[in-house]
Amino acid sequence: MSSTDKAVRRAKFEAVWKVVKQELVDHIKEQGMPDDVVDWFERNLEYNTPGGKLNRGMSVVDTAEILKGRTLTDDEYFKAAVLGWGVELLQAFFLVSDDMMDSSITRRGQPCYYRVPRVGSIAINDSFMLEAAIYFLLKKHFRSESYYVDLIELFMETTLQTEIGQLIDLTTAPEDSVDLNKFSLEKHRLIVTYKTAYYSFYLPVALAYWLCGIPAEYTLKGKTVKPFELAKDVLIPLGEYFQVQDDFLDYSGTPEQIGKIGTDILDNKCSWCVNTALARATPEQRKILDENYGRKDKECEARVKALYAELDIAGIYAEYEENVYKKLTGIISDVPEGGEGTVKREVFTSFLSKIYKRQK
Ligand code: DMA
Ligand code: MG
Ligand code: MG
Ligand code: MG
Repeated sequence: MSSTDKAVRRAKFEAVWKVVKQELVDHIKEQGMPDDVVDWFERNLEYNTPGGKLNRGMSVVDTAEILKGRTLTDDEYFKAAVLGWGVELLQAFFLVSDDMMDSSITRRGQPCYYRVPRVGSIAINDSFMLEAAIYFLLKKHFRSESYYVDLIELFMETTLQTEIGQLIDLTTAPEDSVDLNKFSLEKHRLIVTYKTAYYSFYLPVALAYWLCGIPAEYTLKGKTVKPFELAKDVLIPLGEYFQVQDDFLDYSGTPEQIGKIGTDILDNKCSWCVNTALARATPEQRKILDENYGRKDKECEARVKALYAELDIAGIYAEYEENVYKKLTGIISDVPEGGEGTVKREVFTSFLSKIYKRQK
């Protein structure tokens, strides 16, 4: 896709944000809330929801289009985009709270929301309001659809999965006691599957399935296909790859490039980088990690980064990326394809091509 095509698609998706944001703001206004409260809510929505890459939200639209095999009607587009903005609101809710819990400084090239003057811990309530906005929009636009309850369940179940992931992420990274023996690549996989893969990859596709009336199961060449299970089989490993990229960029990316300042080393996180370093460290190098990882100290962080360079984490990452790309291409090529109303491989290849070798 050319960069102008991309910009046009993004602008079309953003136009729907204007509509749904106004619906949310009007809803607060209609209850007779004071102007400053209405303005606060609007700023919360605007500061935290639309400023990212919008990959997750736009994936709902893209997937629906691939499943239908044609351009969506205006009504279909609008509905897909509302669900897409639901995913972006969920992401906003997670990021506002994640940045507080991770003591992060910047996000999307601006101060993390809780660090904005006069926001502080009001960000906790504001994150809840971003979550509540999802269910307001679902009711407003999907109340009369047969799959309304399925959409609600899907958002709620995915939210719980993500929160479980955040819990393991946080309890594996205590602030006051560094114990690298607690880390492993298996632990990492568990964390990232729950904190990232379900909401970032499975959720957008499952939403598009409901919207397009993909059945719970169908028969293809004498075999039973379960599209939602199939989607998980592909998208959970894809989501794992995405979070490995996030972990690597936390270490290697510049703030200008990734829009945020990495905190994983300071925060004692069970990141892909530290696990990879642990697997290859000599006893001397291991000592450096034990003494400097998770120390909330810039010089300790610099020593860990120097060790990562010495161990060529960047080279190992490049190798990992080539291998995982091949593996995922293989998994996708095994997806059985049928005619209308069935799953298509392109749903998954489009995700893979969006994230392969990403730099932000
Ligand atoms: C991301 O974890 C997971 C959620 C649910 C936001 P992270 O803390 O690595 O994300 P980031 O690097 O964007 O702060
Ligand atoms: Mg974080
Ligand atoms: Mg986090
Ligand atoms: Mg990260």
